[in-house]
Amino acid sequence: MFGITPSARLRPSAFYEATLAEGVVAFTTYNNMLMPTSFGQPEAEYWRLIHGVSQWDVAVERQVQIDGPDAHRLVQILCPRQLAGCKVGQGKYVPLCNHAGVLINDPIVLKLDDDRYWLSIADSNIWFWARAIAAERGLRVNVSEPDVSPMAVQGPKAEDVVASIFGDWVRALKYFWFKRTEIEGIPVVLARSGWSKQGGFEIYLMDGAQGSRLWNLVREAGKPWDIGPGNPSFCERVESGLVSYGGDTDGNTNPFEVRMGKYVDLDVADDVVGIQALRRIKKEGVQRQQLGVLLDGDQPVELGFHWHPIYHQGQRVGDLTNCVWSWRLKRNIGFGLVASACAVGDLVEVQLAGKSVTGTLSALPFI
Ligand code: THG
Repeated sequence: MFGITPSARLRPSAFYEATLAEGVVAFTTYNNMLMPTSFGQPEAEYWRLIHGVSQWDVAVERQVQIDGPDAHRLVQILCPRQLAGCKVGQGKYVPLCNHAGVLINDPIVLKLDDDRYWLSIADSNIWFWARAIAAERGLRVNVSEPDVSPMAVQGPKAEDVVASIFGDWVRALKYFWFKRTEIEGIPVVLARSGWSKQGGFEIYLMDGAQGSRLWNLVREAGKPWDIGPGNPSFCERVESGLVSYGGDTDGNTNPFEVRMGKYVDLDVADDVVGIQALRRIKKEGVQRQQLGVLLDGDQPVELGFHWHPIYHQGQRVGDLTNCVWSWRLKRNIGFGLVASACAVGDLVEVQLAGKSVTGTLSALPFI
């Protein structure tokens, strides 16, 4: 379609050269970086994730490191989820909110030491946020970005590939737990995590100069399982009900609206940013909810840049926030951010670029 003009504002990933060598054909921007979104064979890349193993450059999931004597205090003040029980070596998924209870990011919080954490962030600037809150509360912390670049290995064969590299101990690693280790002298953090529901690991490279070496090492180790390049799969994540911060949320979305209420602990201390607003929202009632939308028709439609209005019995009830052709369900599916009065089974109409498509509200995840 068009090219990308290089700029010092757009940071290439540590795996940039490696993904070029793999034949990347499209990127998106995320956290002021470029993330591969296609290697030219979308359906083959999808089935590789579902049945095999796929290797992803997800270095755009940048780390906000918080360390120092008040590191734990600051991280808890930023997170409306109870972190008191979080152990060194454990990760937690957290909906970060502003003072109004609006979702501003959904990082994985990794506890590296009693006084050192990483927030592995989605697409919004949390360095500014963490520094501002730390300064306002007078906390003794450093907020920085370490030299860390995550690579994901996802799919049902990912465990075999990762075990062949690191050893069988990885099979016992629990979800979101991680361990510092190394491979041929390259320092990494190995975590069981990743933005798919097909299982897998993330290898957080801790030396950006070793990106191509690490990529090729995993590529070689994966050959017996037919590993290949991929990226966070739009189709699989919609089928699996994974939320994309900024894609499925707007400047007014709270965690309860997008099925993240289970990651909010309303009884954290009163000084946690946003907790008072979240308690009030919960008490007064949540206005919107996220449901699936099964669209009628057998031709792929995709939304592109916009949300699309959803109507029920002639009334506007919300928006379709994503839409994709599901290769497993063989129809178009998406997420609706719709009024709380809507229910699974409701018939809806979606206004797609001038034409109206009928559909049905459904539960999430689809699969
Ligand atoms: N990897 C890393 N950092 C990230 C992401 C990632 N930061 C931003 C973004 N992705 C965070 N988003 C998610 C969203 C969901 C999950 C992981 C990252 C996830 N959720 C499971 C679920 O919803 O079923 C389990 C969550 C739980 O129950 O605790 O895995 O991909 N490094």
